[in-house]
Amino acid sequence: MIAFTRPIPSSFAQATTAIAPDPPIDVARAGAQHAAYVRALAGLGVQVIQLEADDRFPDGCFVEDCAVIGGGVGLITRPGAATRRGEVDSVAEALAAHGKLTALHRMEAPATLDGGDCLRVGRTLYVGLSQRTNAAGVARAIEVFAPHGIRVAPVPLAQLGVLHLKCVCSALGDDRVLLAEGTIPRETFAGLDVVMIPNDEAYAANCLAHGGSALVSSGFAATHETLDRAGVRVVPLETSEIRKADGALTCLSILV
Ligand code: CIR
Repeated sequence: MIAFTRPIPSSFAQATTAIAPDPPIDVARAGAQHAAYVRALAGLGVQVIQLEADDRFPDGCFVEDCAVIGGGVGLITRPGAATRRGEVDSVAEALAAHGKLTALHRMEAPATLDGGDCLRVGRTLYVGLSQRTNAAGVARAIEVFAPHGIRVAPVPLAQLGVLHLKCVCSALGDDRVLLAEGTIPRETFAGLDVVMIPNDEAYAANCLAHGGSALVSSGFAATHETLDRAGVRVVPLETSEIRKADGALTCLSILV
């Protein structure tokens, strides 16, 4: 497994946020949290490839939004936030340079899609229809992934008021998901083992699992206990500054 990541830019305090953080983002602390994340990924046996930091894009560390991977191919997205569209070219270059994917596809206007809305579990790609991802984006995902045996399942998010699908759930392997209660219906994941966590810990539903362990935001005791009982080894990570920019753990990498 390879994780593509990009360091926190010095412009990170200007990241796009639904509500201006108070206190503001501490950029140095964010950098330290990102560095700890990279170390933790390496600790899980993941090879990390760091892209160049790019201060022109305050949200550029959230590389997940720029590409979706499945069935051996990649889809370079057209992010829903116009300010983020320039982030994708360097991500496409890095993925192409590495040569692990058999094809790298693009997406044209009016389609928009953020990788944070895409949750792949086994051969299914759940795609949240959000303020960032539209129906044309989902249609493009079907066009790209269906020929590779990946079923695309759209998940409406309009009622929920969350940024992305993976604000409330994440994969715990090829047949298991972690889901926050009172968010999207459990039946969305019919046929999968669904591990539920309390709604007041919904932020921790975004974890990064690999090989029986999971990177999980620190300070969410009920989630840590639940994962522990489910046989997942919890690696807690501080995410306070990442969270202030409306980001979480999966957002910081593209897994190939
Ligand atoms: C944004 O609003 O686009 C960024 N500030 C946060 C993106 C988080 N990405 C993700 O959840 N995949």
